[in-house]
Amino acid sequence: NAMLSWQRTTFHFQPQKNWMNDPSAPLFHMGWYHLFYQYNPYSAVWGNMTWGHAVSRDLINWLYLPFAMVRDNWYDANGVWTGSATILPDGQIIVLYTGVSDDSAQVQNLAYPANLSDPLLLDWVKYPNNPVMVPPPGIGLEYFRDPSTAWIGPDGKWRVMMGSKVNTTGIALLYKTSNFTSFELLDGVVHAVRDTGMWEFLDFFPVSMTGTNGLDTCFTGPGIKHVLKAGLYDNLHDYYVLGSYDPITDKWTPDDPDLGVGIGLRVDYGEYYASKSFYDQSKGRRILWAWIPETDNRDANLLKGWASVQSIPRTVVLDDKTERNILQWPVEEVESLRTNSHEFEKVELGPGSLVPLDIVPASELDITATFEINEEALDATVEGGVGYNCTTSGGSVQRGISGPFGLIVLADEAFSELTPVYFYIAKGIDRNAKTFFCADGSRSSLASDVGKLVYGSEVPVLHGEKFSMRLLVDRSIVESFAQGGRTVITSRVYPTKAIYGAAKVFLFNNATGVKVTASVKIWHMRSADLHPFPFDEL
Ligand code: DQQ
Repeated sequence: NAMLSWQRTTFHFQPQKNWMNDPSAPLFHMGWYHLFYQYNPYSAVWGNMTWGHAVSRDLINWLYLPFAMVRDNWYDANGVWTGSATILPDGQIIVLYTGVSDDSAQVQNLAYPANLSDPLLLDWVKYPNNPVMVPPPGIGLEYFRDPSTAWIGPDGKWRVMMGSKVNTTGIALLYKTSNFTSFELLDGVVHAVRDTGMWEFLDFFPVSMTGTNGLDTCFTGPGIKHVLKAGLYDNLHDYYVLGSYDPITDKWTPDDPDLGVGIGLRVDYGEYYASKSFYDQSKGRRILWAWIPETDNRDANLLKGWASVQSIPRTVVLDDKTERNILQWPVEEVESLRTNSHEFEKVELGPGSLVPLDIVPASELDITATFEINEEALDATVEGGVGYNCTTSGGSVQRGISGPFGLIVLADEAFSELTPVYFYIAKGIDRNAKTFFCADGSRSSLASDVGKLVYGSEVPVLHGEKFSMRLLVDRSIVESFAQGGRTVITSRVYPTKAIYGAAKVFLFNNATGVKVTASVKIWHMRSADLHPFPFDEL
């Protein structure tokens, strides 16, 4: 079926077949990036969790390796679940992962490579005395999972963070260890937010306030903030908070006392879950991966024989202009897939205009676009003080004085399918102009049983900045980055007509009161190489 095979992406990582979810333990070792992932060896639905394994020289082209870990002990008989890697100062690689035991308790296990001098880390050893952590008193046996990467404190002991919940309050617990085999739970919680439910795959890392480099998870000193990030099991979204961490007392204080995990910023406002970061010591950067879930149904996945892809890895830094959010940006290596390009300079878009960009094919693209509007028009924007919300709006057909304007991708000639990604400027309740960045999936597919939400949120646009966006379009995925990555939206779409050569790109300005000038550069993208194992030439 051409429609179903169309949905397979061309430059995102995905297994040859079956179900995949969370990335785990990403790490760089002897010239290779390693990605482990939650995988069902038998089917395109979740189950039988096993650690799939793939390696890459450049985070873009991959070799599939044999499974790293399977369910073969009482302490992981019901699943080898998500975990993280820590590289010790002597080069030893430590993995902590959640095992679901034969009686369904979530316990934490230790594993390590059998042979550190193997660049591919093909063989993994599970510590014979696993588990190394079990749910502590007061914590439900099914609410204790996904150990973080560890960092070392001034007392020489390692810290590991665990996600859980008490009643409906999401919590972060901190453990100390000197050997990764016995762990001590610290008193109290690092962070807790009411009514956010179970917190999964906690990720805790420093970001620099003075440079664009990434920082090792163990880094301490002045000029840094910490990011605490978690996924909410109740709504399948990843949230983060910026704050400061005191390595001596292990206290973490959010910058804004009113913000917390689950009630503040989201990592991505689309379909993007179980994100996990790691420090790439080869290029001095922090990289974030995540699972892009399907929004179609189980039967469709069984029919097509696979489910889910991984996001293009992103670098993560603190936004030095706002200091209130992170910036996420596709790793530079993705640009190696760019082939020929097209430029459209200063395209004038009057209110209500639609301009086709003559790009064929337009199904695998990297797009950068900037938009300028005249400031007077912006000042005149009045929206009755009610504010705006991408997700509850009418999408790109809802017209305001100064929005929406942006790009339309994965559209067919007849506009029976289209995915607009756009800015919308509106006055907030406080009567200040706010900019929103949205992706409208409501008309993305003629299929009836797929997700069709309007995604998005506010994006800070500072004085003197143009409106800018970058889109990675890969057949059934659109990853959209606004203002250098302040607000990001991953759209999972299922076009049935806007496929292969029929997919088109447009500029549009559906605002009623502003003229927009757009400049766009579009590159065609080559497919990434995904090689099966075994392979001869390395
Ligand atoms: N997926 C894993 C869990 C994790 C969840 C199981 C998040 O370890 O909490 O497949 O998607």
